[in-house]
Amino acid sequence: MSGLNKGLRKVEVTLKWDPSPSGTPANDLDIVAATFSEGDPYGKPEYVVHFGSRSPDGTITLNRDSRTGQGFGTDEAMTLELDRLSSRYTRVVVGVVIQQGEGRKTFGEVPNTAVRVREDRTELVNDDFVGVFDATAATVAEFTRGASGEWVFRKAVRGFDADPESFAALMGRNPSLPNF
Ligand SMILES: [Ca+2]
Repeated sequence: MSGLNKGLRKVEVTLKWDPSPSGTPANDLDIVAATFSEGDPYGKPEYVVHFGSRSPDGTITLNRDSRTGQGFGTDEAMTLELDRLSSRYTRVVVGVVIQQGEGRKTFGEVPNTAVRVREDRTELVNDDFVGVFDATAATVAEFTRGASGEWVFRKAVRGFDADPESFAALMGRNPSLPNF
């Protein structure tokens, strides 16, 4: 790898949403990250990180998990130490998914949902999901390796009609293909 082109090193993803009114079921949103290898960059993830699931090498960590959105400020937070990822991983996709209970729950039904992706003070993504209001899950950001192995960022807010398990399997899908 080139020592000249540093690319992205460490990225933080934060998510917040308003809690449900009292007496109504809680809304549980989750940050999800999926890693892909060179052999299948748009296919099956090598591993997926979300609540209760850690990356095998400790490079991607969910620091905070919420099941309700209660509290001020950030409800969920994930750190991705991209510069520590093994060179065999060539693509990482980050998304947000709504846990589905009874019926179908979309971003439009969860008030004041917002996701931010930052590297230090540089904001890469700040999105309110308005563009994917009818989706139940969405990718947010994509990181791929450049020619010298450096990590390159691309904003990738795309809606999916999927529950958490199927979203994890689908979120690596090639962005140039039509949305679900
Ligand atoms: Ca959650």
